[in-house]
Amino acid sequence: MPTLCEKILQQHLVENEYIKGQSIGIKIDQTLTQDATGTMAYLQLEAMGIDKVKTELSISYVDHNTLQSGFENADDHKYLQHVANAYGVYFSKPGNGICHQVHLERFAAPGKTLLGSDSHTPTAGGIGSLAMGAGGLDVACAMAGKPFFLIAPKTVNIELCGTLQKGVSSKDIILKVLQMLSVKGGVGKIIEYSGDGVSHLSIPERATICNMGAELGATTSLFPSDEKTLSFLKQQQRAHDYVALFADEDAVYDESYTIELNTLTPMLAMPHSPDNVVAIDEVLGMKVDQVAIGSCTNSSYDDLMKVASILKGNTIHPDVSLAISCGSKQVLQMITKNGALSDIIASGARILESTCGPCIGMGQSPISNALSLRTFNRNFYGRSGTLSAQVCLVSPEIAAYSAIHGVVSDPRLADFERTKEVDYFHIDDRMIICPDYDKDKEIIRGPNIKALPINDELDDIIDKKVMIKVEDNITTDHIAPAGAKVLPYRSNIEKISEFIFQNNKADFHDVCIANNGGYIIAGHNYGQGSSREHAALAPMYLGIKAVIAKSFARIHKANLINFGILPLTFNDEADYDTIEEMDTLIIKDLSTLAIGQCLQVYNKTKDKTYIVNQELSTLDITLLRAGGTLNHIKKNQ
Ligand code: MIC
Ligand code: SF4
Repeated sequence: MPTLCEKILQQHLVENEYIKGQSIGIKIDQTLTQDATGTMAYLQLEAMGIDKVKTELSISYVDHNTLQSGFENADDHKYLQHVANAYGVYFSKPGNGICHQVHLERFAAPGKTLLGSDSHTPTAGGIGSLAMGAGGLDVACAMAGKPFFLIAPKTVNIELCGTLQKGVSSKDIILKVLQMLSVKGGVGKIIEYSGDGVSHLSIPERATICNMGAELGATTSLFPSDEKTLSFLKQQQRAHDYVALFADEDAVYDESYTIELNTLTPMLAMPHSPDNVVAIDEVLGMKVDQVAIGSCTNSSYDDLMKVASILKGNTIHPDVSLAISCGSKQVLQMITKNGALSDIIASGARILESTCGPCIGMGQSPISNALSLRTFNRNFYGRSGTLSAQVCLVSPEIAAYSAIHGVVSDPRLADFERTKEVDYFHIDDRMIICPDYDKDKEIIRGPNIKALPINDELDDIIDKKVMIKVEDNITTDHIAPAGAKVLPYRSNIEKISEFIFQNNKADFHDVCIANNGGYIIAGHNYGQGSSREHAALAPMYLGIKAVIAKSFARIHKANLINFGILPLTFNDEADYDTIEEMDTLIIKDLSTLAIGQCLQVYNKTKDKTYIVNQELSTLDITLLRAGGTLNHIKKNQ
């Protein structure tokens, strides 16, 4: 009866009974971190006072902040390398590739649980690993051997039937799913893929689909582990990691959908949301200014080979800037050796290093009012670094073909070869440093690495003003923007707090300081997008005590709890309309907060009382009382 994810979750269950909708604690086999969230995670790990990590494998990647425009990023990288060595964590050097792509190639394994401090960790679901994104603190706890708690999710089955037409790719499958389910459609759910169509998809193609499952808000996405999985592992010389894994024939799902692959057409996610999906026919001929190919969504060997084949013998349109980054050193070396890179360079593409790059706004911001086609997974407002730009998410085929023509063009008309299977990928792990656990070696901390701010214990009463009121689907990019100006401060909360909500309310920081913090009022799906805990940690630093929203995104809600900020939801959504910024709200009796209990919020300014709900477990309440997870751990050491 169990579905695929239920099998893996139950095998890893270490706390509580497995009941759908209730909190369960599971053992984590592998963890990954990346530099933008990693410095915080390792500072937190150090604060836990353990000797070395307790997982089967933990690895620290450097792929986000590689633009060393000052000492800050370089200092972070050194700190990460030293702390990894001291605690038994593998270290993937900058330039070795994007965490999710490298992990898929070299470490991810079917049936294993993986927790990563990045929301696209589910990419490894393509190989049958139950892989989830979480805040850095949760990942640090997993490294320390503690269980990871999640709500036993609802399950969704998406049956894929038939094969894709040439020019239509797995990116179009996930864009179709986003169109069907929306950016909120996966919250509290795990998406499983099945059907005869699965056997036609390679592991990197499956990984593209699981990668963008993050944009559905899903806990994770998962493919079975089959013959294709085995042949990918053989190509990576890791056949020993193979286990066959399928859902039971009579598995019962909460929701089921079918997609006929041969009916799919190339698609685009239009600005500024990954679920704003249209068929290519609706936008054919629109003038394109920039094309960017890469990111953890579409930077595999197969993706790059398709791109090279489309570009071969052609010239990029004079009005288009095409930037390309391979997902890993492995991909870059392979396309270098077989000559495909030369075809790409000859066409006039700009070659970037194998990192996240433009996806996280680290360079390549498009021109004002640009139309930028990107093979990435997020087109949130402002993420590209150019506020007036229109960013569309597309397949590598649309990207490459449109770059030649200078307008949105249908890749079904392109003349290109399907990628030939290779016997073996190029294996060279020399940029992955094995730890030697030497505790005596000094861990160097540059001046940008500041001590972690710690919250106070929860007060019985919160009597404070509303600092900001925001609408539905506020992303972590709205709360804690990324980009080249901000990312260097990921290990400096005082500094990064100056940027919080800068594109929504430029004086948010100053208003919080003047009022000693207060509340955030929000619509649905508050905190969707990335796992960056800075979107909770910096508001905590600014004195935010509670967020009252219509609903929350999973990872962000967990991050709020980890840093001692109360996540509350309106009982009556209409109450949202009556609250204004700078209203004074009073919540009492928090010291007796109990599981399932509603709370009263008195709006002193409007003389109105609202009921708010809290969906918190007993552990969540304990953590909140202590002022966050780190305080709780320290208290109990
Ligand atoms: C992103 O895509 O937004 C990031 C950057 O990878 C984040 C993590 C971060 O903010 O550092 C994510 O997706 O979790
Ligand atoms: Fe990096 Fe972009 Fe992937 Fe985030 S979504 S991990 S920034 S490539």
